[in-house]
Amino acid sequence: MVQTTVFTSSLFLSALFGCSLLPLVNAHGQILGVSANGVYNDGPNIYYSGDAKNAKTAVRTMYEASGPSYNLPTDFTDDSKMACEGASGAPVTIQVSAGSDMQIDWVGATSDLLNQPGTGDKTWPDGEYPWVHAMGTVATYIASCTNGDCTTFDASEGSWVKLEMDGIDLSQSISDDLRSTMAAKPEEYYPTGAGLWGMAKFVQDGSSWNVTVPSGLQNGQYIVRHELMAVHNPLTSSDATTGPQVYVGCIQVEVVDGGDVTLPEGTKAGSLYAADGDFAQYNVYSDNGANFVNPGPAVWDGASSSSSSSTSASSASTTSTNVSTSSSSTVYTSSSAATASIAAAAVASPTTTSVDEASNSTTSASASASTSSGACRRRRDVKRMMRKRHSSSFHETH
Ligand SMILES: *[C@@H]1O[C@H](CO)[C@@H](O)[C@H](O)[C@H]1NC(C)=O
Ligand SMILES: *[C@@H]1O[C@H](CO)[C@@H](O)[C@H](O)[C@H]1NC(C)=O
Ligand SMILES: *[C@@H]1O[C@H](CO)[C@@H](O)[C@H](O)[C@H]1NC(C)=O
Ligand SMILES: [Cu+2]
Repeated sequence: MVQTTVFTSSLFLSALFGCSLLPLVNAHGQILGVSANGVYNDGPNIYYSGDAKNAKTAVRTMYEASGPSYNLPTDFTDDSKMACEGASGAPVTIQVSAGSDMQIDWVGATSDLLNQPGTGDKTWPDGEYPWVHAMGTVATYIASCTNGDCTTFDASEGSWVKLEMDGIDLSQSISDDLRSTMAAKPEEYYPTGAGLWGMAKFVQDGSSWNVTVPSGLQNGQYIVRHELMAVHNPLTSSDATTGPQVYVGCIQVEVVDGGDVTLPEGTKAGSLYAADGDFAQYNVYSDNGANFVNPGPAVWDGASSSSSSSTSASSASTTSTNVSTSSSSTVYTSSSAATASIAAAAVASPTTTSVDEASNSTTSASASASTSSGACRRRRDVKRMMRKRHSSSFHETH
């Protein structure tokens, strides 16, 4: 009987925490809701499409509950996956005033960090949990819904302009509380010394992030693309299920009280990050945070409008480029109309901002196969790898 009991309880545990569980484990998290102009809008329930809140949400369903919950380097060149599965709009578009903050709350899919020190003072309702990863970037992009209606806009056509990216700030450190929490689960925090990842800041703030809508932005419909890129499972050449995990959330907004600034030409979602670039290959454990460079296009200053759309700019946006190197973290700051249009042109054509970042679109898809096994396989892989990498015991991975 003892044996039976043990067997039963381990079955029970594996049902609770194991890989055979529901889509919950695969999902790792999603946008919980968004506050804009004092109104809170609930994100969708990705596990039950019949939930009434799904009929009132401005947040696009990020991924099928049964599918992979995040994009890996093999997905980086996919305009649709990198933009919330492109075509499927949310039913609602919410208003936000130019110059105001939007608060974007995320929710984790598992209880690993629930009520753990360092995860913010938020009280989580039943069934909702903090975000579970603390190493990686937080970024926000915006694209115009060029058809004038975000509820039907195909986001894979979006021309994404980067509003911000928090990579690692070496002048700050993770809180002692969150470091201790992460040492237990789901993965130990690196760097071991100073270095605050945007994602750690986000977890410390209760899995919440504020982004300011540029104050001069022209009224109209836009998608705000909020992105968490977790780096805890470095790419290994032999395994296509490894690499940074890119979680993308898309919020449909109507900017009101705006100015006369139009977005510069941006970047197609599938051209933001190179599938074989420095970011895709970044190893947080060997680098210990020291040489991380924010990947992707330059941050827009929020002020320099695009000049009357030139044809070269629009064709440049469809070029797949490995921009994830060096100088892409330049911030354009313009002080005059002349430099503004130069900056706009530079943003419009990331390929030309640094010539040494040679165009290379032939990367990606080769390893498209084995994505089916999903998150659980990744969890096992990272566990195995980490055991190899560190002799110290490695606990839960995610
Ligand atoms: C976001 O802004 C709101 C409203 O000002 C504030 O209450 C909240 O603390 C901010 N959140 C973060 C993470 O800074
Ligand atoms: C960009 O592509 C070039 C040419 O293939 C390659 O040498 C370089 O390593 C790539 N860099 C990144 C960051 O992808
Ligand atoms: C792109 O990468 C492939 C494979 O690494 C390489 O053979 C090719 O020369 C690169 N192309 C450019 C334009 O850098
Ligand atoms: Cu995860």
